[in-house]
Amino acid sequence: MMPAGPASPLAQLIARFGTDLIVTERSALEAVSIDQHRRHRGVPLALALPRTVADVTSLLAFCNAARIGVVPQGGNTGYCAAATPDASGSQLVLSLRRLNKIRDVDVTNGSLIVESGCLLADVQKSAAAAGRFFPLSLGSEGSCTIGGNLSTNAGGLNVLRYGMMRELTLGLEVVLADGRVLSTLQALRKDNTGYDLKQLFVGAEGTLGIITAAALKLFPAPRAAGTAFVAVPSPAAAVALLARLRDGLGELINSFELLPNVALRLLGRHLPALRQPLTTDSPWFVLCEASSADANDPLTDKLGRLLEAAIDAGEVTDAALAQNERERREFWELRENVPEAQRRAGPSVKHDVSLPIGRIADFITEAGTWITAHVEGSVLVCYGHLGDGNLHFNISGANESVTIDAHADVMKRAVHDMVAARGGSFSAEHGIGQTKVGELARYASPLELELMRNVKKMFDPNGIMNPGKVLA
Ligand code: 2HG
Ligand code: ZN
Repeated sequence: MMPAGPASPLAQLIARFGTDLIVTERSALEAVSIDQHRRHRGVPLALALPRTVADVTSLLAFCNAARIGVVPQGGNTGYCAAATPDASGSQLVLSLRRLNKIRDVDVTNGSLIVESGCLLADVQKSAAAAGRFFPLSLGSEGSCTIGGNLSTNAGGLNVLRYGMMRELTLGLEVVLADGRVLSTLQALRKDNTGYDLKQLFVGAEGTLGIITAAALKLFPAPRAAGTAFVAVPSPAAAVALLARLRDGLGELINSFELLPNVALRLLGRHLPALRQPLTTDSPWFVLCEASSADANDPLTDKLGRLLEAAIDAGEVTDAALAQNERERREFWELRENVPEAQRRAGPSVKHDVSLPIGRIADFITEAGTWITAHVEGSVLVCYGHLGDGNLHFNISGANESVTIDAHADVMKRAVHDMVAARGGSFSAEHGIGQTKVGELARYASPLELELMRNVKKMFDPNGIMNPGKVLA
């Protein structure tokens, strides 16, 4: 009788972990096989749904020994297909959606400990229930998970004041590729004991280990806000206004977002139910906000006075101040829906760039002129977190007959070269994933790449952690 051949990796996984943890149903796999922009489709071996950190440990130890690639996936809302498996059918997608406990809320220490599968919105709610504030805020907060936010070092709408996910992290619990657990969940604000290992995992997009829990910072709850929707004549005027508001309001400014006229027109056309606060025909707009823990802080008045001075200085042509929480929400809904309005307008080519703030205005002029001259039928929708020097320099087609994707490579090269020439970054907040691996190889220095490869080799010598992402 012939000896039985070795069982397939999938059969071994099921034999070891059972079908509760290793899911193979078509419908479950379909949802995790494709990225949110529906541009990258993979074929997963199976979907792993661990229930405990010990499950993650055993799964990784097993996959490391069997050389099975593991692709961690949070809410699958990322922009660079970092959580999508390749087409080989050999990679295991691992979701921590069952690890979704809030382990601790410590108001005295100003911290909370949460598991990676928690939705960002639930972390915000836990902070609010304790009378505190967790400031990470993104359009996808109802579906993205904190593990994904950590792994991509998410940014969003409040970075100007509170920083990106990196700055909000006090400690992590991480399962390494070989199954060992590294824990720094003590939630200390000061801890100068050697290298800050946790920071290597923030923004590593699951290529170094699996983050299972995090200790995060809490802040005083904002109880008063001043929010304005402002017409500005140019990006240079917006930059001058930013300096004026920072000077006048200091660290109370939490957001300063730039919007072009075309974004408001797209919103008007595709999401007409959203009320627009200004009817002024202006080429650019700014949505800015300051907030304070002091409920009696007259921030709307202060912001109003600063905006009057800005009108006198020619930096602002018109302004609407939110008079209540409903209006404030309306202003923010407009901003948060710009990506959706652009999506409804058809395919677009996105660039997520950052520059020193003093070079932004000149970049928008040069890159905008280049796009108009070289891509017929294109519409530039350049908006974003001006206060952080971060622009979403996105290009749509003027109508359905323009296939904007056909120009993606040539636009990407021109835009990223113009960014690099000004000392900027080709990926400000959306990461590398699989879509920008070539860009990292091109724009990072040889020394940076060598060091990153060495870090990868040290944590993941068998290359099982999210293979093909970040580094080629
Ligand atoms: C935002 O700022 C997001 O709204 C999405 O980062 C940006 O869709 C985009 O390009
Ligand atoms: Zn953004």
